[in-house]
Amino acid sequence: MRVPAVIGASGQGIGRRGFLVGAGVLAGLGGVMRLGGAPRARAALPIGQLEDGATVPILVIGAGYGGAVAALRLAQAGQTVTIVEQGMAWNTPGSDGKIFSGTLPADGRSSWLSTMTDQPTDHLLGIPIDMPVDRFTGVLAAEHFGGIRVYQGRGVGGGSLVNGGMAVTPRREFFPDILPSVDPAEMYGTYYPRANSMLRVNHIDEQWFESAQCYQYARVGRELAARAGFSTTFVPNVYDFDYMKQEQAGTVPLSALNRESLYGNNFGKQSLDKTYLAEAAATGRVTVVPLHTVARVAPAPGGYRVQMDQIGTDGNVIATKNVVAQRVFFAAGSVGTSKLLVTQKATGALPDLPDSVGSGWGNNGNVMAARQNQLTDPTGVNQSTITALGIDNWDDTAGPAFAEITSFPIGIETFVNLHLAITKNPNRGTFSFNQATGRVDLDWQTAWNQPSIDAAKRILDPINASAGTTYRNDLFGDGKIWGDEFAYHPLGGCVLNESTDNYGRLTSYPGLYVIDSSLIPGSTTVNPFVTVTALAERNIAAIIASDMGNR
Ligand code: FAE
Repeated sequence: MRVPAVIGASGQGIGRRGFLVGAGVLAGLGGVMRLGGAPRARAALPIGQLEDGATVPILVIGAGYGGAVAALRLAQAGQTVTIVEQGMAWNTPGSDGKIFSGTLPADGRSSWLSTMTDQPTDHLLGIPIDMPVDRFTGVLAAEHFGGIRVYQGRGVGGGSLVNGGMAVTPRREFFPDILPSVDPAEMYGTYYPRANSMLRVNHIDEQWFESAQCYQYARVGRELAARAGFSTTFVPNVYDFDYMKQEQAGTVPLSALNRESLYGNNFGKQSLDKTYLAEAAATGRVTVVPLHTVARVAPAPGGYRVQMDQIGTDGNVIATKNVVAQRVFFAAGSVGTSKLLVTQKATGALPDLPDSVGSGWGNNGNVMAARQNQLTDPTGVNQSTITALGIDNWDDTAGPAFAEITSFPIGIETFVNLHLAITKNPNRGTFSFNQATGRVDLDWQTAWNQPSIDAAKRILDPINASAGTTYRNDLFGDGKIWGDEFAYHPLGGCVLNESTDNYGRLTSYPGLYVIDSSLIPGSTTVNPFVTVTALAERNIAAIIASDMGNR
Protein backbone atom coordinates (compact mmCIF):
# COMPACT_ATOMS: atom_id res chain seq x y z
CA MET A 1 0.00 0.00 0.00
CA ARG A 2 1.33 3.41 -0.94
CA VAL A 3 0.70 6.15 1.54
CA PRO A 4 0.66 9.89 0.87
CA ALA A 5 4.06 11.51 1.32
CA VAL A 6 4.03 14.47 3.68
CA ILE A 7 6.10 17.26 2.17
CA GLY A 8 5.55 20.12 4.58
CA ALA A 9 3.81 23.41 4.06
CA SER A 10 2.79 24.12 0.50
CA GLY A 11 4.16 27.39 -0.74
CA GLN A 12 1.65 28.56 -3.30
CA GLY A 13 1.99 32.30 -3.38
CA ILE A 14 0.75 35.03 -5.64
CA GLY A 15 2.79 37.50 -7.59
CA ARG A 16 3.02 41.17 -6.75
CA ARG A 17 0.87 42.01 -9.77
CA GLY A 18 -2.01 40.17 -8.18
CA PHE A 19 -1.96 42.61 -5.30
CA LEU A 20 -1.84 45.69 -7.43
CA VAL A 21 -4.55 44.92 -9.94
CA GLY A 22 -7.72 46.60 -8.78
CA ALA A 23 -5.99 49.14 -6.57
CA GLY A 24 -7.71 52.48 -6.63
CA VAL A 25 -11.06 51.22 -7.92
CA LEU A 26 -12.62 52.36 -4.67
CA ALA A 27 -10.24 55.23 -4.07
CA GLY A 28 -12.01 57.92 -2.16
CA LEU A 29 -13.78 55.45 0.06
CA GLY A 30 -10.85 55.41 2.42
CA GLY A 31 -9.73 52.16 0.84
CA VAL A 32 -6.05 51.97 1.66
CA MET A 33 -5.04 48.49 2.81
CA ARG A 34 -3.37 48.85 6.17
CA LEU A 35 -0.38 46.57 6.65
CA GLY A 36 -0.65 45.59 10.28
CA GLY A 37 2.60 43.66 10.69
CA ALA A 38 3.45 40.02 10.18
CA PRO A 39 0.60 37.53 10.60
CA ARG A 40 0.61 35.19 13.55
CA ALA A 41 1.83 31.72 12.65
CA ARG A 42 -1.03 29.39 11.76
CA ALA A 43 -1.19 25.89 13.18
CA ALA A 44 1.18 23.52 11.39
CA LEU A 45 -1.16 21.49 9.22
CA PRO A 46 -0.01 18.18 7.80
CA ILE A 47 -0.03 19.31 4.17
CA GLY A 48 1.00 16.46 1.88
CA GLN A 49 0.80 14.97 -1.57
CA LEU A 50 -1.12 12.08 -3.01
CA GLU A 51 0.45 9.92 -5.70
CA ASP A 52 -1.45 8.60 -8.68
CA GLY A 53 -2.30 4.95 -8.01
CA ALA A 54 -2.10 5.28 -4.21
CA THR A 55 -4.32 3.22 -1.93
CA VAL A 56 -5.60 4.84 1.25
CA PRO A 57 -7.88 3.54 3.99
CA ILE A 58 -10.05 6.65 4.34
CA LEU A 59 -10.43 9.56 1.92
CA VAL A 60 -12.33 12.69 2.97
CA ILE A 61 -13.43 15.02 0.14
CA GLY A 62 -13.35 18.63 1.39
CA ALA A 63 -11.68 20.34 4.36
CA GLY A 64 -14.64 22.31 5.77
CA TYR A 65 -16.69 21.61 8.90
CA GLY A 66 -17.91 18.11 8.04
CA GLY A 67 -14.52 17.04 6.72
CA ALA A 68 -12.62 18.42 9.71
CA VAL A 69 -14.88 16.69 12.24
CA ALA A 70 -14.70 13.37 10.38
CA ALA A 71 -10.92 13.54 10.04
CA LEU A 72 -10.29 14.36 13.70
CA ARG A 73 -12.62 11.74 15.16
CA LEU A 74 -11.54 8.98 12.76
CA ALA A 75 -7.87 9.73 13.49
CA GLN A 76 -8.52 9.70 17.24
CA ALA A 77 -10.11 6.26 16.73
CA GLY A 78 -6.83 5.06 15.21
CA GLN A 79 -7.64 5.45 11.51
CA THR A 80 -5.30 6.97 8.91
CA VAL A 81 -7.09 9.74 7.05
CA THR A 82 -6.34 11.64 3.84
CA ILE A 83 -8.30 14.84 3.12
CA VAL A 84 -8.35 16.14 -0.46
CA GLU A 85 -9.34 19.78 -0.80
CA GLN A 86 -10.03 21.79 -3.94
CA GLY A 87 -8.69 25.07 -2.52
CA MET A 88 -5.35 26.21 -1.16
CA ALA A 89 -3.71 25.57 2.20
CA TRP A 90 -3.76 29.28 3.16
CA ASN A 91 -0.62 28.88 5.24
CA THR A 92 1.82 31.05 3.26
CA PRO A 93 1.93 34.88 3.34
CA GLY A 94 1.96 36.76 0.05
CA SER A 95 4.45 39.49 -0.81
CA ASP A 96 2.56 41.93 1.45
CA GLY A 97 3.27 39.66 4.44
CA LYS A 98 -0.37 38.65 4.74
CA ILE A 99 -2.14 35.38 4.04
CA PHE A 100 -5.47 36.81 2.87
CA SER A 101 -6.39 39.66 0.55
CA GLY A 102 -7.49 43.04 1.81
CA THR A 103 -10.95 44.28 0.87
CA LEU A 104 -10.40 47.76 -0.54
CA PRO A 105 -8.61 46.97 -2.75
CA ALA A 106 -8.97 43.22 -3.13
CA ASP A 107 -6.52 41.05 -5.06
CA GLY A 108 -6.57 37.59 -6.63
CA ARG A 109 -6.51 35.88 -3.24
CA SER A 110 -10.08 37.11 -2.72
CA SER A 111 -11.86 35.22 -5.48
CA TRP A 112 -12.02 31.66 -6.78
CA LEU A 113 -10.82 31.55 -10.39
CA SER A 114 -12.44 34.80 -11.43
CA THR A 115 -11.08 38.00 -12.96
CA MET A 116 -13.55 40.14 -10.97
CA THR A 117 -14.60 40.17 -7.34
CA ASP A 118 -18.25 39.17 -6.95
CA GLN A 119 -19.88 40.56 -3.79
CA PRO A 120 -23.58 40.44 -2.86
CA THR A 121 -23.57 44.23 -2.26
CA ASP A 122 -22.01 44.85 -5.65
CA HIS A 123 -23.11 48.48 -6.23
CA LEU A 124 -22.82 51.78 -4.39
CA LEU A 125 -24.89 54.80 -5.42
CA GLY A 126 -25.97 52.51 -8.27
CA ILE A 127 -22.40 52.20 -9.57
CA PRO A 128 -20.85 48.71 -9.83
CA ILE A 129 -18.07 48.31 -7.26
CA ASP A 130 -16.73 44.85 -8.01
CA MET A 131 -13.10 45.19 -9.02
CA PRO A 132 -10.75 43.38 -11.39
CA VAL A 133 -8.38 40.84 -9.86
CA ASP A 134 -5.90 38.30 -11.19
CA ARG A 135 -7.43 34.88 -11.83
CA PHE A 136 -6.28 32.79 -8.89
CA THR A 137 -7.48 30.01 -6.62
CA GLY A 138 -8.80 32.61 -4.17
CA VAL A 139 -10.68 31.89 -0.98
CA LEU A 140 -14.26 32.93 -1.87
CA ALA A 141 -16.29 31.26 -4.60
CA ALA A 142 -19.47 32.85 -5.93
CA GLU A 143 -21.05 29.98 -7.86
CA HIS A 144 -23.72 31.14 -10.31
CA PHE A 145 -26.81 29.03 -10.97
CA GLY A 146 -29.91 30.18 -12.88
CA GLY A 147 -31.60 32.18 -10.10
CA ILE A 148 -29.00 32.41 -7.37
CA ARG A 149 -25.33 33.03 -6.56
CA VAL A 150 -24.12 30.62 -3.91
CA TYR A 151 -21.11 31.77 -1.88
CA GLN A 152 -18.66 29.21 -0.51
CA GLY A 153 -15.22 29.10 1.08
CA ARG A 154 -12.42 27.35 -0.79
CA GLY A 155 -9.37 26.01 0.99
CA VAL A 156 -8.19 24.09 4.03
CA GLY A 157 -10.84 25.26 6.47
CA GLY A 158 -13.69 25.51 3.91
CA GLY A 159 -16.38 28.01 4.86
CA SER A 160 -14.65 28.85 8.14
CA LEU A 161 -12.10 30.88 6.16
CA VAL A 162 -14.65 33.34 4.76
CA ASN A 163 -17.68 33.23 7.01
CA GLY A 164 -18.75 35.78 9.59
CA GLY A 165 -18.01 33.38 12.44
CA MET A 166 -21.53 33.70 13.90
CA ALA A 167 -21.89 30.58 15.98
CA VAL A 168 -25.52 30.09 16.84
CA THR A 169 -27.28 27.08 18.32
CA PRO A 170 -30.92 26.96 17.18
CA ARG A 171 -33.67 27.26 19.77
CA ARG A 172 -34.53 23.76 20.88
CA GLU A 173 -38.24 24.07 20.14
CA PHE A 174 -37.41 24.59 16.45
CA PHE A 175 -35.10 21.59 16.18
CA PRO A 176 -37.76 19.01 15.19
CA ASP A 177 -38.41 21.08 12.04
CA ILE A 178 -34.69 21.36 11.25
CA LEU A 179 -33.71 17.67 11.46
CA PRO A 180 -36.89 15.66 12.13
CA SER A 181 -35.16 12.27 12.35
CA VAL A 182 -32.55 13.34 14.94
CA ASP A 183 -33.10 13.05 18.70
CA PRO A 184 -32.96 16.61 20.16
CA ALA A 185 -31.90 15.25 23.55
CA GLU A 186 -28.61 13.86 22.19
CA MET A 187 -27.95 17.01 20.15
CA TYR A 188 -28.58 19.49 22.99
CA GLY A 189 -27.15 17.19 25.67
CA THR A 190 -23.96 16.14 23.87
CA TYR A 191 -23.26 17.29 20.33
CA TYR A 192 -24.11 21.02 20.38
CA PRO A 193 -22.03 21.53 23.56
CA ARG A 194 -19.19 19.51 21.98
CA ALA A 195 -19.31 21.55 18.77
CA ASN A 196 -19.40 24.88 20.62
CA SER A 197 -16.47 23.91 22.77
CA MET A 198 -14.36 22.53 19.90
CA LEU A 199 -15.08 25.57 17.71
CA ARG A 200 -14.06 27.89 20.60
CA VAL A 201 -17.28 29.85 20.47
CA ASN A 202 -17.01 32.98 22.63
CA HIS A 203 -19.28 35.81 23.73
CA ILE A 204 -18.80 39.54 23.50
CA ASP A 205 -18.16 41.52 26.69
CA GLU A 206 -21.51 43.31 26.79
CA GLN A 207 -20.18 46.17 28.90
CA TRP A 208 -17.35 46.80 26.40
CA PHE A 209 -19.85 46.60 23.54
CA GLU A 210 -21.79 49.54 24.97
CA SER A 211 -18.87 51.91 24.49
CA ALA A 212 -16.85 50.32 21.65
CA GLN A 213 -16.60 52.73 18.72
CA CYS A 214 -16.61 49.82 16.26
CA TYR A 215 -20.14 48.79 17.34
CA GLN A 216 -21.84 52.17 17.06
CA TYR A 217 -23.68 50.83 14.02
CA ALA A 218 -25.04 47.90 16.05
CA ARG A 219 -26.16 50.12 18.94
CA VAL A 220 -27.93 52.45 16.50
CA GLY A 221 -29.58 49.46 14.79
CA ARG A 222 -30.71 48.15 18.20
CA GLU A 223 -32.13 51.52 19.23
CA LEU A 224 -34.14 51.89 16.02
CA ALA A 225 -35.38 48.29 16.28
CA ALA A 226 -36.45 48.89 19.89
CA ARG A 227 -38.45 51.96 18.86
CA ALA A 228 -40.41 49.68 16.52
CA GLY A 229 -40.99 47.17 19.34
CA PHE A 230 -38.32 44.58 18.43
CA SER A 231 -35.81 43.11 20.83
CA THR A 232 -32.28 42.14 19.87
CA THR A 233 -30.03 39.35 21.02
CA PHE A 234 -26.23 39.10 21.21
CA VAL A 235 -24.73 36.61 18.75
CA PRO A 236 -21.83 34.34 19.85
CA ASN A 237 -18.87 34.08 17.47
CA VAL A 238 -15.63 32.20 16.84
CA TYR A 239 -13.79 35.49 16.29
CA ASP A 240 -11.76 36.10 19.45
CA PHE A 241 -13.54 39.06 21.09
CA ASP A 242 -10.54 39.65 23.37
CA TYR A 243 -8.43 40.13 20.25
CA MET A 244 -11.00 42.59 18.92
CA LYS A 245 -10.80 44.60 22.15
CA GLN A 246 -7.07 44.93 21.53
CA GLU A 247 -7.77 45.99 17.93
CA GLN A 248 -10.04 48.73 19.22
CA ALA A 249 -7.33 49.75 21.70
CA GLY A 250 -4.79 49.91 18.87
CA THR A 251 -2.38 47.39 20.37
CA VAL A 252 -2.52 44.58 17.76
CA PRO A 253 -2.74 44.33 13.95
CA LEU A 254 -6.27 44.98 12.72
CA SER A 255 -8.52 42.43 11.05
CA ALA A 256 -12.24 42.72 11.93
CA LEU A 257 -11.58 46.45 12.34
CA ASN A 258 -9.83 46.56 8.97
CA ARG A 259 -12.87 45.40 6.94
CA GLU A 260 -11.60 41.80 6.79
CA SER A 261 -14.12 38.96 6.69
CA LEU A 262 -15.46 37.92 3.27
CA TYR A 263 -11.98 37.32 1.83
CA GLY A 264 -10.51 35.86 5.02
CA ASN A 265 -9.34 37.27 8.34
CA ASN A 266 -5.60 37.64 8.75
CA PHE A 267 -5.98 37.79 12.54
CA GLY A 268 -8.49 37.10 15.28
CA LYS A 269 -10.68 34.39 13.76
CA GLN A 270 -10.52 30.87 15.15
CA SER A 271 -11.15 29.13 11.85
CA LEU A 272 -11.03 25.33 11.48
CA ASP A 273 -7.29 25.29 10.79
CA LYS A 274 -6.83 26.55 14.36
CA THR A 275 -9.38 24.23 15.98
CA TYR A 276 -10.49 20.87 14.54
CA LEU A 277 -7.81 20.63 11.87
CA ALA A 278 -5.03 21.61 14.29
CA GLU A 279 -6.18 18.85 16.64
CA ALA A 280 -6.39 16.44 13.73
CA ALA A 281 -2.80 17.36 12.81
CA ALA A 282 -1.69 16.60 16.35
CA THR A 283 -2.83 12.97 16.02
CA GLY A 284 -0.17 12.39 13.35
CA ARG A 285 -2.68 10.32 11.35
CA VAL A 286 -4.15 12.96 9.05
CA THR A 287 -2.75 14.28 5.77
CA VAL A 288 -4.31 17.22 3.93
CA VAL A 289 -3.83 17.47 0.17
CA PRO A 290 -4.82 20.92 -1.18
CA LEU A 291 -5.49 21.96 -4.80
CA HIS A 292 -7.05 18.60 -5.71
CA THR A 293 -10.59 18.52 -7.13
CA VAL A 294 -12.46 15.24 -6.97
CA ALA A 295 -14.42 14.47 -10.13
CA ARG A 296 -15.40 10.79 -9.99
CA VAL A 297 -16.05 8.09 -7.40
CA ALA A 298 -16.84 4.53 -8.51
CA PRO A 299 -16.65 1.05 -7.00
CA ALA A 300 -13.32 -0.73 -7.48
CA PRO A 301 -11.61 -3.77 -5.97
CA GLY A 302 -10.66 -2.82 -2.40
CA GLY A 303 -13.19 -0.01 -2.13
CA TYR A 304 -13.74 2.97 -4.41
CA ARG A 305 -11.63 4.49 -7.18
CA VAL A 306 -11.56 8.25 -6.73
CA GLN A 307 -10.47 10.34 -9.69
CA MET A 308 -9.19 13.84 -9.03
CA ASP A 309 -7.49 16.71 -10.81
CA GLN A 310 -4.49 18.37 -9.25
CA ILE A 311 -4.72 22.04 -10.21
CA GLY A 312 -2.32 24.97 -10.19
CA THR A 313 -3.16 28.36 -8.68
CA ASP A 314 -4.33 29.45 -12.15
CA GLY A 315 -6.91 26.65 -12.08
CA ASN A 316 -5.24 24.67 -14.86
CA VAL A 317 -5.00 20.91 -14.44
CA ILE A 318 -1.46 19.75 -13.60
CA ALA A 319 -2.23 16.04 -13.26
CA THR A 320 -5.16 13.65 -13.14
CA LYS A 321 -4.84 11.02 -10.43
CA ASN A 322 -6.71 7.87 -9.48
CA VAL A 323 -6.64 6.72 -5.89
CA VAL A 324 -8.34 3.71 -4.30
CA ALA A 325 -9.94 4.34 -0.92
CA GLN A 326 -11.56 1.75 1.29
CA ARG A 327 -13.97 4.36 2.60
CA VAL A 328 -14.92 7.78 1.22
CA PHE A 329 -16.53 10.64 3.16
CA PHE A 330 -18.24 13.32 1.04
CA ALA A 331 -17.62 16.64 2.81
CA ALA A 332 -17.51 19.00 -0.18
CA GLY A 333 -20.33 21.16 1.22
CA SER A 334 -23.99 21.35 0.23
CA VAL A 335 -23.23 22.38 -3.35
CA GLY A 336 -20.01 20.39 -3.79
CA THR A 337 -21.36 17.11 -2.45
CA SER A 338 -24.69 17.47 -4.28
CA LYS A 339 -22.90 18.15 -7.57
CA LEU A 340 -20.59 15.19 -7.09
CA LEU A 341 -23.41 12.77 -6.21
CA VAL A 342 -25.85 13.72 -9.00
CA THR A 343 -22.97 13.50 -11.46
CA GLN A 344 -21.95 10.03 -10.26
CA LYS A 345 -25.53 8.80 -10.52
CA ALA A 346 -26.17 10.31 -13.99
CA THR A 347 -22.88 9.19 -15.50
CA GLY A 348 -23.17 5.63 -14.24
CA ALA A 349 -20.30 5.75 -11.74
CA LEU A 350 -22.70 5.22 -8.81
CA PRO A 351 -25.98 4.35 -10.57
CA ASP A 352 -27.69 2.91 -7.49
CA LEU A 353 -27.68 6.17 -5.53
CA PRO A 354 -31.27 7.02 -4.57
CA ASP A 355 -33.36 9.23 -6.87
CA SER A 356 -33.70 11.76 -4.04
CA VAL A 357 -30.01 12.69 -4.35
CA GLY A 358 -29.80 16.37 -5.40
CA SER A 359 -33.14 17.39 -3.87
CA GLY A 360 -34.13 19.25 -0.72
CA TRP A 361 -31.84 22.24 -1.27
CA GLY A 362 -32.55 25.58 0.42
CA ASN A 363 -30.80 28.90 1.08
CA ASN A 364 -31.69 29.15 4.79
CA GLY A 365 -34.03 31.94 3.73
CA ASN A 366 -31.14 34.37 3.19
CA VAL A 367 -32.07 37.86 2.05
CA MET A 368 -30.37 41.25 2.47
CA ALA A 369 -31.47 44.87 2.63
CA ALA A 370 -30.09 48.17 3.90
CA ARG A 371 -31.81 51.09 5.62
CA GLN A 372 -30.74 54.71 5.35
CA ASN A 373 -30.87 56.30 8.79
CA GLN A 374 -31.55 59.93 9.64
CA LEU A 375 -28.53 62.23 9.86
CA THR A 376 -29.01 62.16 13.65
CA ASP A 377 -28.17 58.42 13.64
CA PRO A 378 -24.66 57.97 12.22
CA THR A 379 -23.42 54.38 12.16
CA GLY A 380 -19.70 55.19 12.43
CA VAL A 381 -16.73 55.08 10.10
CA ASN A 382 -14.79 52.44 12.01
CA GLN A 383 -17.00 49.31 12.02
CA SER A 384 -16.25 45.76 13.14
CA THR A 385 -17.09 43.20 10.44
CA ILE A 386 -18.08 40.74 13.16
CA THR A 387 -21.83 40.91 13.72
CA ALA A 388 -22.71 41.22 17.40
CA LEU A 389 -26.50 41.66 17.39
CA GLY A 390 -29.53 40.18 15.67
CA ILE A 391 -33.22 41.11 15.74
CA ASP A 392 -35.03 37.92 16.71
CA ASN A 393 -38.55 37.81 15.26
CA TRP A 394 -38.75 34.03 14.93
CA ASP A 395 -41.86 33.88 17.12
CA ASP A 396 -43.80 35.81 14.47
CA THR A 397 -45.60 32.84 12.94
CA ALA A 398 -46.79 34.92 9.96
CA GLY A 399 -43.16 35.43 8.85
CA PRO A 400 -40.43 34.21 11.17
CA ALA A 401 -37.06 35.94 10.69
CA PHE A 402 -33.74 36.60 12.39
CA ALA A 403 -32.25 39.84 11.04
CA GLU A 404 -28.57 40.37 11.71
CA ILE A 405 -27.44 43.96 12.21
CA THR A 406 -24.33 43.74 10.05
CA SER A 407 -21.57 46.19 9.25
CA PHE A 408 -21.20 48.27 6.10
CA PRO A 409 -17.54 49.15 6.48
CA ILE A 410 -16.52 51.22 3.49
CA GLY A 411 -14.38 53.71 5.38
CA ILE A 412 -16.74 56.72 5.35
CA GLU A 413 -19.85 57.65 7.33
CA THR A 414 -22.86 56.27 5.43
CA PHE A 415 -25.70 56.36 8.03
CA VAL A 416 -26.51 52.86 6.74
CA ASN A 417 -27.70 49.82 8.68
CA LEU A 418 -27.27 46.67 6.60
CA HIS A 419 -29.31 43.58 7.53
CA LEU A 420 -28.85 39.96 6.52
CA ALA A 421 -32.01 38.08 7.39
CA ILE A 422 -32.43 34.35 7.94
CA THR A 423 -36.06 33.47 7.25
CA LYS A 424 -38.35 30.48 6.97
CA ASN A 425 -38.57 29.98 3.22
CA PRO A 426 -40.48 26.80 2.30
CA ASN A 427 -39.14 26.61 -1.27
CA ARG A 428 -36.64 23.87 -2.11
CA GLY A 429 -34.45 23.44 -5.16
CA THR A 430 -33.08 20.36 -6.91
CA PHE A 431 -29.69 19.76 -8.51
CA SER A 432 -29.69 17.82 -11.78
CA PHE A 433 -27.04 16.70 -14.23
CA ASN A 434 -27.28 18.46 -17.59
CA GLN A 435 -26.29 15.94 -20.28
CA ALA A 436 -25.83 18.69 -22.87
CA THR A 437 -23.34 20.76 -20.89
CA GLY A 438 -21.91 18.05 -18.65
CA ARG A 439 -22.53 20.40 -15.72
CA VAL A 440 -24.88 20.34 -12.75
CA ASP A 441 -27.81 22.80 -12.72
CA LEU A 442 -29.87 24.02 -9.76
CA ASP A 443 -33.51 24.89 -10.52
CA TRP A 444 -33.84 27.61 -7.85
CA GLN A 445 -35.65 30.73 -9.10
CA THR A 446 -35.06 34.22 -7.72
CA ALA A 447 -38.84 34.68 -7.31
CA TRP A 448 -38.78 31.84 -4.77
CA ASN A 449 -37.22 34.29 -2.33
CA GLN A 450 -40.43 36.32 -2.03
CA PRO A 451 -41.40 34.61 1.28
CA SER A 452 -38.00 35.68 2.64
CA ILE A 453 -38.53 39.28 1.52
CA ASP A 454 -42.01 39.25 3.05
CA ALA A 455 -40.64 38.00 6.38
CA ALA A 456 -37.79 40.52 6.43
CA LYS A 457 -40.26 43.32 5.66
CA ARG A 458 -42.18 42.39 8.81
CA ILE A 459 -39.13 43.65 10.73
CA LEU A 460 -37.69 46.36 8.50
CA ASP A 461 -40.92 48.11 7.38
CA PRO A 462 -41.97 48.92 10.97
CA ILE A 463 -38.44 50.15 11.74
CA ASN A 464 -38.52 52.43 8.71
CA ALA A 465 -41.97 53.68 9.72
CA SER A 466 -41.10 54.46 13.32
CA ALA A 467 -37.62 55.83 12.67
CA GLY A 468 -38.47 57.77 9.52
CA THR A 469 -35.81 55.83 7.62
CA THR A 470 -35.85 54.43 4.09
CA TYR A 471 -34.60 51.42 2.16
CA ARG A 472 -31.43 51.90 0.10
CA ASN A 473 -32.01 50.97 -3.54
CA ASP A 474 -28.48 51.50 -4.84
CA LEU A 475 -26.57 48.50 -3.43
CA PHE A 476 -27.81 45.50 -5.42
CA GLY A 477 -28.05 46.89 -8.96
CA ASP A 478 -31.12 47.78 -11.08
CA GLY A 479 -32.56 49.94 -8.30
CA LYS A 480 -33.26 46.83 -6.24
CA ILE A 481 -33.99 47.12 -2.53
CA TRP A 482 -33.53 43.41 -1.83
CA GLY A 483 -30.44 41.29 -2.17
CA ASP A 484 -32.55 38.26 -3.01
CA GLU A 485 -30.42 36.22 -5.41
CA PHE A 486 -27.57 35.13 -3.18
CA ALA A 487 -26.99 32.47 -0.51
CA TYR A 488 -24.36 32.42 2.20
CA HIS A 489 -25.98 29.38 3.83
CA PRO A 490 -26.50 26.60 1.24
CA LEU A 491 -28.11 23.58 2.88
CA GLY A 492 -29.36 20.23 1.60
CA GLY A 493 -29.07 18.23 -1.61
CA CYS A 494 -28.42 14.92 0.11
CA VAL A 495 -30.89 14.95 2.96
CA LEU A 496 -30.37 12.86 6.09
CA ASN A 497 -32.70 9.88 6.40
CA GLU A 498 -33.84 10.37 2.77
CA SER A 499 -30.81 10.12 0.49
CA THR A 500 -28.74 8.56 3.28
CA ASP A 501 -29.61 6.54 6.34
CA ASN A 502 -30.08 8.42 9.62
CA TYR A 503 -26.28 8.79 10.04
CA GLY A 504 -25.15 9.81 6.54
CA ARG A 505 -24.42 6.35 5.08
CA LEU A 506 -25.12 5.95 1.35
CA THR A 507 -26.52 2.51 1.97
CA SER A 508 -26.44 1.22 -1.60
CA TYR A 509 -22.66 1.69 -1.47
CA PRO A 510 -21.16 0.40 1.81
CA GLY A 511 -18.19 2.54 2.76
CA LEU A 512 -19.54 5.77 1.24
CA TYR A 513 -20.73 8.47 3.64
CA VAL A 514 -22.00 12.07 3.51
CA ILE A 515 -21.00 14.27 6.47
CA ASP A 516 -21.61 17.93 5.62
CA SER A 517 -24.28 20.60 5.18
CA SER A 518 -25.89 18.72 2.30
CA LEU A 519 -27.55 16.52 4.96
CA ILE A 520 -29.62 19.41 6.38
CA PRO A 521 -32.88 20.00 4.46
CA GLY A 522 -32.68 23.68 3.61
CA SER A 523 -33.00 25.55 6.92
CA THR A 524 -31.46 25.79 10.36
CA THR A 525 -33.44 28.90 11.51
CA VAL A 526 -30.09 30.50 12.48
CA ASN A 527 -26.56 30.59 11.02
CA PRO A 528 -25.77 26.97 10.20
CA PHE A 529 -22.18 25.94 10.97
CA VAL A 530 -22.70 24.99 14.63
CA THR A 531 -25.49 22.65 13.50
CA VAL A 532 -23.36 21.29 10.62
CA THR A 533 -20.57 20.59 13.13
CA ALA A 534 -22.80 19.08 15.81
CA LEU A 535 -24.54 16.81 13.30
CA ALA A 536 -21.17 15.66 11.94
CA GLU A 537 -20.05 14.90 15.53
CA ARG A 538 -23.20 12.85 16.10
CA ASN A 539 -22.93 10.93 12.85
CA ILE A 540 -19.22 10.15 13.03
CA ALA A 541 -19.60 8.87 16.61
CA ALA A 542 -22.20 6.34 15.40
CA ILE A 543 -20.16 5.40 12.32
CA ILE A 544 -16.98 4.84 14.33
CA ALA A 545 -18.89 2.76 16.88
CA SER A 546 -20.44 0.43 14.33
CA ASP A 547 -18.65 0.53 10.96
CA MET A 548 -14.92 0.62 11.47
CA GLY A 549 -13.35 -2.78 11.12
CA ASN A 550 -16.35 -4.20 9.24
CA ARG A 551 -14.78 -3.84 5.80
P1 FAE B 1 -17.66 23.81 3.58
O1 FAE B 1 -17.25 24.43 4.86
O2 FAE B 1 -18.11 24.70 2.47
O3 FAE B 1 -16.46 22.90 3.07
C1 FAE B 1 -16.49 22.21 1.84
C2 FAE B 1 -15.07 22.14 1.27
O4 FAE B 1 -15.06 21.21 0.19
C3 FAE B 1 -14.57 23.47 0.71
O5 FAE B 1 -13.33 23.79 1.29
C4 FAE B 1 -14.46 23.21 -0.80
O6 FAE B 1 -13.39 23.90 -1.41
C5 FAE B 1 -14.24 21.71 -0.86
N1 FAE B 1 -14.69 21.08 -2.11
C6 FAE B 1 -15.82 21.34 -2.80
N2 FAE B 1 -15.91 20.55 -3.89
C7 FAE B 1 -14.78 19.75 -3.89
C8 FAE B 1 -14.29 18.75 -4.75
N3 FAE B 1 -14.99 18.33 -5.84
N4 FAE B 1 -13.08 18.18 -4.46
C9 FAE B 1 -12.39 18.58 -3.38
N5 FAE B 1 -12.82 19.54 -2.51
C10 FAE B 1 -14.01 20.11 -2.77
O7 FAE B 1 -18.85 22.77 3.81
N6 FAE B 1 -22.38 30.04 8.81
C11 FAE B 1 -22.53 30.35 10.13
O8 FAE B 1 -22.94 29.51 10.92
N7 FAE B 1 -22.20 31.60 10.59
C12 FAE B 1 -21.77 32.59 9.78
O9 FAE B 1 -21.47 33.69 10.23
C13 FAE B 1 -21.66 32.30 8.39
N8 FAE B 1 -21.28 33.27 7.51
C14 FAE B 1 -21.03 32.93 6.21
C15 FAE B 1 -20.52 33.89 5.34
C16 FAE B 1 -20.16 33.54 4.05
C17 FAE B 1 -19.62 34.58 3.12
C18 FAE B 1 -20.30 32.19 3.61
C19 FAE B 1 -19.89 31.78 2.23
C20 FAE B 1 -20.83 31.24 4.47
C21 FAE B 1 -21.21 31.58 5.76
N9 FAE B 1 -21.71 30.65 6.64
C22 FAE B 1 -21.93 30.97 7.95
C23 FAE B 1 -22.04 29.27 6.20
C24 FAE B 1 -21.00 28.23 6.64
O10 FAE B 1 -19.70 28.67 6.32
C25 FAE B 1 -21.35 26.89 5.96
O11 FAE B 1 -22.62 26.50 6.43
C26 FAE B 1 -20.34 25.80 6.25
O12 FAE B 1 -19.06 26.17 5.80
C27 FAE B 1 -20.75 24.48 5.61
O13 FAE B 1 -19.84 23.48 6.03
P2 FAE B 1 -19.56 22.21 5.13
O14 FAE B 1 -18.61 21.34 5.87
O15 FAE B 1 -20.82 21.63 4.66
